[in-house]
Amino acid sequence: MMTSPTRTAETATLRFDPFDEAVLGDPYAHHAVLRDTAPVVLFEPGGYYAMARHAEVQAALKDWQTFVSGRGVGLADFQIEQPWRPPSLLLEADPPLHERTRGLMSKVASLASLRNVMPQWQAKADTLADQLIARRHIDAVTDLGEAFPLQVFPDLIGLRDDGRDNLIPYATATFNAFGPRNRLVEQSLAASAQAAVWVAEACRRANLKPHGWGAQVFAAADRGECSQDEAERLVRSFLSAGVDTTVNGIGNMIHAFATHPEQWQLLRERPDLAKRAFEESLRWGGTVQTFFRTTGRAVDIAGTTIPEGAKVLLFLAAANRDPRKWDDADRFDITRSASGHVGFGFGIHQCLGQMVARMEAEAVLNALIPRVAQFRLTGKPVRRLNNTLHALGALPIELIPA
Ligand code: OVM
Repeated sequence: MMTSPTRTAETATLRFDPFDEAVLGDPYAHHAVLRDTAPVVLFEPGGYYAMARHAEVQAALKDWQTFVSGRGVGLADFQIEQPWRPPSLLLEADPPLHERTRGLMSKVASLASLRNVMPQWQAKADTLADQLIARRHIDAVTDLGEAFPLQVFPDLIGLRDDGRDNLIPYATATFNAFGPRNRLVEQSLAASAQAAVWVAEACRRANLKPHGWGAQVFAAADRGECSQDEAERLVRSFLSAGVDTTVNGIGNMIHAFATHPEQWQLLRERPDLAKRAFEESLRWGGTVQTFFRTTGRAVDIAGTTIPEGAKVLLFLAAANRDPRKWDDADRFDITRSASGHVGFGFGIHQCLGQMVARMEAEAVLNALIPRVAQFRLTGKPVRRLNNTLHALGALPIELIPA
């Protein structure tokens, strides 16, 4: 599967499939090769380029004029191939369209409206933590990582109450679909056919509750900032991007603490480090591993020319552990400043919902810090393979009460 890198005159080439299931199961084992081979590599036979060093990844994310999103941020080039669903008006859009949609969505997803809900979120996290402690043996993926976001996020958007269990299968398929058409894509698209129908319905104005972020997108449409059809598709962005990301962000964070008990002990002694701890867990165990861009023009990167119309795979998670950027990059250390990590991306497309993710994680940490002395792994963590997400299928732990 993995062979040693070969160098042609101008382009370093790697001959393994980064979406192979063995690679997805242990992505961090492959990052050093990606980073060390060259600043830019060409994957054969995939036919796409890749970057994995922090400097180049960040520069590419910043240069949206060259590394465009409108041709899709998965392997499929929307200029050539039919997208599996109508493109996102945010993620898969470039300026000037992106400026308009991002502007209106940023106003909806405001820090002020999140601050309003934080006390309720904290109360819910506290109650959930009490219940989990009482059970003692839990699966941190379903019982916490999935349970908490599903208790708060759909209500934030104002989603209908029935059918919310469609959200995770839909998001799973969405994130798989950024990869090549492998078994993971075929399976999750087949498994989410009904979920896609439910999501389309759930995004309609008539099905959104009056005060949520969904309704506020339609209020922006009423002010002429977008059309009603665009509003539906923008609400779809919340549902696509807001669930499986935070589910696995919380899961990966608990996994990091379960495997680094001394870091949990440190956090209990210094709960003021909670914000830092979440950022560090994103840097160290990144939820979103990769995104593609497409070159809108030929571009020279450190002596390698990437032609126009090429797909370029950006390894966010490898950049986040690049020793050129971080001291002791593989070490999970909640005292370090992880600022500059690209776990939320960088530049004009940087995660719109990052404050949602932070507030969810903070509520969870604030609830667990006083209650849990230790997370004891009671079985092997199980990965849930996904073409984009570093996801967990199961994380069996015993919560040792404080
Ligand atoms: C969207 C979308 C979908 C998946 C991820 C994402 C990370 C956005 O539909 O806009 O951002």
